[in-house]
Amino acid sequence: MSANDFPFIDFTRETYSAEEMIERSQSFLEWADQRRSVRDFSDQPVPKEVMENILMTASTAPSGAHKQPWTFCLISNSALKSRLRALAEEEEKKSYGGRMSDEWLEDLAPLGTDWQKEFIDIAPWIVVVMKRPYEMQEDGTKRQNYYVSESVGLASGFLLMAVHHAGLVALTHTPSPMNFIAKALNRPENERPFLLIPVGYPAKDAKVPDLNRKSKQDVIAIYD
Ligand code: IYR
Repeated sequence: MSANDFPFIDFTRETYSAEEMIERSQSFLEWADQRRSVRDFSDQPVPKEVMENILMTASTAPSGAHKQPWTFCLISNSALKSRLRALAEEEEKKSYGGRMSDEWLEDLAPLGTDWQKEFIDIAPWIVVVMKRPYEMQEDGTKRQNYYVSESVGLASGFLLMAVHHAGLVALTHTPSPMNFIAKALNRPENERPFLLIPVGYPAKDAKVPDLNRKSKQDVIAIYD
């Protein structure tokens, strides 16, 4: 058992029989497999409390040295969404119009993406996930965070599953470069935009590409 100068508390949790675990893990897989990245959003409002619960779920993710090196900007203001859309489209026009390689564009073709990002206006909420490479201390010196991208990636995964659990949909959007976002949101200098994630209900006529996920054989290498 760990023994040092810092307090530790007892930890237990409910556990399951092998049969129960198989059943639970199987049904969780089937449920998780229903999640899709959706680009066609409804403008139907979603309560702020739902979004706050989703973001606090994201914030339960593990992080390097428990630094929790993230901030979630939660945006519903229409003028701000329009500004973000305009700025994102400005960059994406350049990306799709020459910055991305032919190979990249070919790989994206099945997803049906282009430079237009109307979902930023339409979705009721935009979450901008910010990573924090360091913290500013009161005396003005910097204190490092650790495994920042890994930590914020984990939190973003938790966020997407919490969205799915609430019966909503999301899109992990990566306008590139993303520096314009930190400026538009007036974020402190220790924050860098990581992902822009619209969240809401799918549009009534929403469509998603007909994609297959890799098989067990393709993604798992077993050493037993
Ligand atoms: N960032 C662009 C392009 C894009 C890149 C990848 I890799 C995707 O999986 C999807 C899109 C955009 O968001 O359109």
